[in-house]
Amino acid sequence: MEYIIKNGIVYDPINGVNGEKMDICVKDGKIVEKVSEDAKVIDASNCVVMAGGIEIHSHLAGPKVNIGRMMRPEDSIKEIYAKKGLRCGTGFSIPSTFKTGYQYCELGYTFALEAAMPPLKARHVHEEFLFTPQIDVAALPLFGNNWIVFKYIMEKDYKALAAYVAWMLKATKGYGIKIVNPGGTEAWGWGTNVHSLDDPVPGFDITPKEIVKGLGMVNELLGLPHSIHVHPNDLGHPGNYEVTIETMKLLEDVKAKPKIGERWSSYHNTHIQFHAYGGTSWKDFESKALEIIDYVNKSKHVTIDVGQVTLDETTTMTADGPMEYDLYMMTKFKWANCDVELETGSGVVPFIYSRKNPVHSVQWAIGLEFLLYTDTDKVILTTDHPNAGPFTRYPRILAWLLSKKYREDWLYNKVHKWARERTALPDADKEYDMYEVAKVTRANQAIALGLSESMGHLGVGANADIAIYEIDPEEKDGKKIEKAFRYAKYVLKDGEVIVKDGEIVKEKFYRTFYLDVQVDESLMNEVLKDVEEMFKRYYTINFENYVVTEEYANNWKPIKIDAT
Ligand code: MFN
Ligand code: ZN
Ligand code: ZN
Repeated sequence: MEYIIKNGIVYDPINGVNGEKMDICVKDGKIVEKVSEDAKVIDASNCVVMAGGIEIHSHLAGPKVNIGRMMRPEDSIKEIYAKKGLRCGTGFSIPSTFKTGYQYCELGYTFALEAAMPPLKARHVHEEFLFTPQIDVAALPLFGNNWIVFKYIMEKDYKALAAYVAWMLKATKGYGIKIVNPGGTEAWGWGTNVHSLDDPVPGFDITPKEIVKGLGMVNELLGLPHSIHVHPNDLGHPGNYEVTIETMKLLEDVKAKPKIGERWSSYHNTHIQFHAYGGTSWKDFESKALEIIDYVNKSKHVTIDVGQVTLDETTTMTADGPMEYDLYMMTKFKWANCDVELETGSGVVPFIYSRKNPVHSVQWAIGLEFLLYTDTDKVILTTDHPNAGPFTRYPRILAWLLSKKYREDWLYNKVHKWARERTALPDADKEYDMYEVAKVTRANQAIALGLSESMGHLGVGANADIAIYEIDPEEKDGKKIEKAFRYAKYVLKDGEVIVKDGEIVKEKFYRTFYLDVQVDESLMNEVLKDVEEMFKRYYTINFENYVVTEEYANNWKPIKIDAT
């Protein structure tokens, strides 16, 4: 099938295209130079054309999402999705798998990364991916509280650690190294937490600093497409901004060495909003976003995603078990907390962010400070779905960015005065243009994830994943901006039209990306002996039953990396 998308206004930062009126040609699933006269015409006049959106951090599939779904029937009935020809789905903050796929697709997103896969429960993540249509997917296994990782770091055997990481990525079908509250989730198994980068982890002769640094070095030793993806210690606590900056500094002299792609950063700090807090309690809570932004803007190794609070009732979920316990103690809402033997843990707590609440209003403003003051090559839009709000709020966030008037209506008329008094948001003059929207919603993600050869841009040879929005690039009416980005006029995936006039016209399942990293065979054999020994001694599951097998995906997409 051939298409020509005519007369659209194109925004493609990776290729330096900034608002040019041009035609895009599509053939056999790819973007091509030109097409034949038989090509179908898509009229994109008065529309903005971008590559498909890329989600870099979302909790969309797996055990803790499912705990949230089971725990919160009240969320389930809050939003019902029932459209002709499609599967029904429910849930506002924790949508069912089909609804998740459909709604990313309606937004013009064509790829999503599940941010926290417990290795032992990787099957559950992949099973839910099997029923998540419309988008390519991938998942990051958790490494920051894993006993085998600890063992090799304590022995300073980084080659063995690299081999173990390579094996785990293939065994769990994972896409990179996720670290959540390094050492802290393991400490929580003993009813405690770690509080600084130098705090020893109970039962191990190891510190959070060594965990982050060790995994960061190994990431580049292997040459993985994405950097380490880090949720640092002390999330959500007043005064945490210092440990956030200290953790970034640990990777200052580790150079990005991806074997594929164009990534330049060696450190990705996720949901930075939750890590940018000043004060000593909620009473003297204030933003320290500018301190972090100052460091990020002058550094050459850091990318961040935001975790923008949308001021909704939502469901929080994280591998940071002790943090969720604190949240439960504060709210006294229902809660869940789990241990995943040898590897990680998790907690789930509902949370109601309120516009009237002083603290939540400051959290809202901090996210926008990051989006408005950080170098737009280094910042990525997320809501840490569903932790700071559901991903379906992206269009509203874009409206806050594109229209100062709309943002200030919220800042001065809708939220609590602490947002004006305790953050620098009132001084933010900036308004995004569509070029910057394209950076923070697709281009930056593609580069950070090492996928920019095929995704996140509209150059010849890229996958024909394309979103077309019916909007004037100069539009300042917040409501109109929100509507235009909520339902794309067209979405093409692999060169096929799957959304037309905001409606899904084709349901299809796509790829699950994972890394197939080759390391020296004799080294791998040595490491597997250790791993088998660990399984015998500590795991309740047999080594033979650990690996995620072929039947767990619709369409595996291994990315081969030679790290021998
Ligand atoms: C990430 O996983 C991830 O993380 C993330 O909600 C998450 O309102 C999970 O109850 C949070 N607020 C206060 O205590 C504020 C102080 C209070 C007071 O006691 O004095 N002050 C006021 O109320 C102001 C009153 C005056 C005024 O100005 O109006 C608490 C409360 C809170 C705070 C609660 N904190 C938690 C935030 C952290 C982490 C959420 C989610 C988090 C989820 N990962 O006339 C006048 O002007 C009167 C003035 C008022 C007065 O003085 O009375 C995963 O992967
Ligand atoms: Zn996190
Ligand atoms: Zn998260």
